[in-house]
Amino acid sequence: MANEKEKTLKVVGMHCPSCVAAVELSITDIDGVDEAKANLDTGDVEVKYNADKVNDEDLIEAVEEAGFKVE
Ligand SMILES: [Cu+2]
Repeated sequence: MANEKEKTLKVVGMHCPSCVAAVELSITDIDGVDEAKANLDTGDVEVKYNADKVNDEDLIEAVEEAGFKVE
């Protein structure tokens, strides 16, 4: 059984729908992430992932690779 988890990241610096898309794509690109849904207004990014494969550091790295920061 997969160790499914849900987490909300606070991402700083998203200004438009293409920022949102960049963050979501970068996170869903990680092996073990099922879903990433970013909210432009709040900066919240809801992530569903397999905690056996993905850790917090992976998620933060993906956000930073997209050019943004996790609060
Ligand atoms: Cu943008």
